[in-house]
Amino acid sequence: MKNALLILLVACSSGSGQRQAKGWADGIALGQAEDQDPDTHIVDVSLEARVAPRELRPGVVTELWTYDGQVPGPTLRVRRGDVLRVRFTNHLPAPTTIHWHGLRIDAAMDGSEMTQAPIQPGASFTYELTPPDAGTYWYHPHHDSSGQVGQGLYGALIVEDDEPPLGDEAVLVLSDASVKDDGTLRPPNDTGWFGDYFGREGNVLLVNGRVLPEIKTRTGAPERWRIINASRARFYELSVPDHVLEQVASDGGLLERPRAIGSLRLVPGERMDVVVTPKPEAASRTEVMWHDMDRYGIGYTRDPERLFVLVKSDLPPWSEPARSDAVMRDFSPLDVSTASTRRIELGEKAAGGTTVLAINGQAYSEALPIDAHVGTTEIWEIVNTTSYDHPFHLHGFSFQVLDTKNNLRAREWKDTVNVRGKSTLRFAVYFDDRPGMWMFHCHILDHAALGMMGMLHVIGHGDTHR
Ligand SMILES: [Cu+2]
Repeated sequence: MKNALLILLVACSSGSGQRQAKGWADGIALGQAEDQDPDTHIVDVSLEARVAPRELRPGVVTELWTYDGQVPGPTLRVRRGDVLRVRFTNHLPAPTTIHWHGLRIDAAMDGSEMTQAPIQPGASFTYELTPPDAGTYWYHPHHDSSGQVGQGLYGALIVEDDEPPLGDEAVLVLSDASVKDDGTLRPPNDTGWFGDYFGREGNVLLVNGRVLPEIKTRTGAPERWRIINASRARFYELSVPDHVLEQVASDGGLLERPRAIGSLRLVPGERMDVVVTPKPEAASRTEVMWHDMDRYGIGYTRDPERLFVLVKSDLPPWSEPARSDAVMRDFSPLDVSTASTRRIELGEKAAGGTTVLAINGQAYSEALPIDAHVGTTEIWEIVNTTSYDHPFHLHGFSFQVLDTKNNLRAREWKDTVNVRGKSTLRFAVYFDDRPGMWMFHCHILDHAALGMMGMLHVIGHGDTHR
C-alpha cells in the first residue's frame, strides 16, 4: 500500500478552480492549520483545545468544545510520507488525547489510552506522524470520546498524493449537535444508559459546523467531495437527485477504479470521496437530504431531513471528456491462503443489573488484550450477535473486506465498516512492522463507552512478552 501508485488520472484537469463558479465552496469553508516550518517536508502546526462560543443557529450562541475555536477544527494537510508535527495544548476543563483516525502510524502516536496518558488541562503534547497513505482521514479525542466528539472536537486530516487531485475539491465533515432551545448543549451523558445503548444523535445537523449551508455547482462540472462522518452515533444516507455520483476513494484512499453509486452511505467514522457532477436536468437548487439507514433493522425509518443545498450557478454548462473508469491505483489483494481466522463477537452482556455491550463476552473494563504478530495476515470474522448495526473500527491497520468465500468484496482499503445486526463480516488484515498496543471498537462512540471496545497487542520480532 505504501507504494500505491496513481497510474492514470481520470480525465480531469487539476483543481484550478476555473470550472466552478467563483467562491463555489465558500459556504462550507473550513479553517486551515498554518504550517510554521519552512522545511517543505515538515508540516508543523499548533493546535489548542478549548471551549468557545459558536453560533449554530442565528442569534443563538452555543458553547462548544473546539480545536482552535473552530468546529470542525482546522483542516490539517500533509503530503504522504512527509512529517506532520502537531504541538497540542489542552485548555479544556477535562483531560483529552487526539486519535488520528485511519492513519497507519506508530502506536505511540495513536492517541489511545493504550499508549498515552490523557493530557491534563493546561498540559501539552507533541504528536509527530508520518502518514504513508494518501486519503481522507480525521482526528478526534480518544478519551471520553463519546462526550468530547459530541461536544464538537473533530477535524479533517487530508493526506495528499504527489499527483494532482481529481477535480476541484471540498471537504465535508458531517456531524450533529444536541442543542436545547436556549442554545446550551444537552449533557454529554444525556438520558444515561438509554443514550449509551441507542447512541446519541443530535437534533441539529451540521455540515462543516453549519446548518443547511450552500455549495455552488455548475452543470457538467465535477466536484470532488471528501466526506467524513464525524458524528458520535448518526448513520447517513444522502440522496443527491439529478447528479452523477462516482465514488473514487474510501477510508484508506483511492479505490482501484471509480465506481458509480446511487447514494452516499457513511456510518460513524467512515469516509468516502465522491466526484459529483450535476446533470443538465438538475434543478437550480437541489436539497441534499439525510435519510435514515434503519440501523435497528426493523424496517422503520425516520423522515428525511435537509442537510445542505446545491445551488447551480448561471454559468453555461461545462463540458469535458467523458470520465474514464481506468485504474487509479495499484491494488493487491492480501494473501489469505495461510491466514488464521480470529473470531470477534459483538454482543450484549448482563452486568450489575443492567445490560452492557461486550466483545467476545467481555466488556472493555474487564477485557484482556488479544495478541497478534508482526508480519502475519489474519482474517477477522466479526460476528454481530445483536439485532442492530455496529460500525467496527480497527486502529492503525487498514483491512480488506472479504465475502464468505474469501474473495474481496471491493478493491478498497477500509478501517471502519458497518456490521449489520445478526450478521457476520470478514476482513483480511496484515500486521506490518508497527508493534504495540492498539484498539478496536464500535464507532457508535456511546457503544464503545458502554463496553464495545477491545485491545490488540501486535507483538514485534524479538518481543515475545508484554
Ligand atoms: Cu455499536
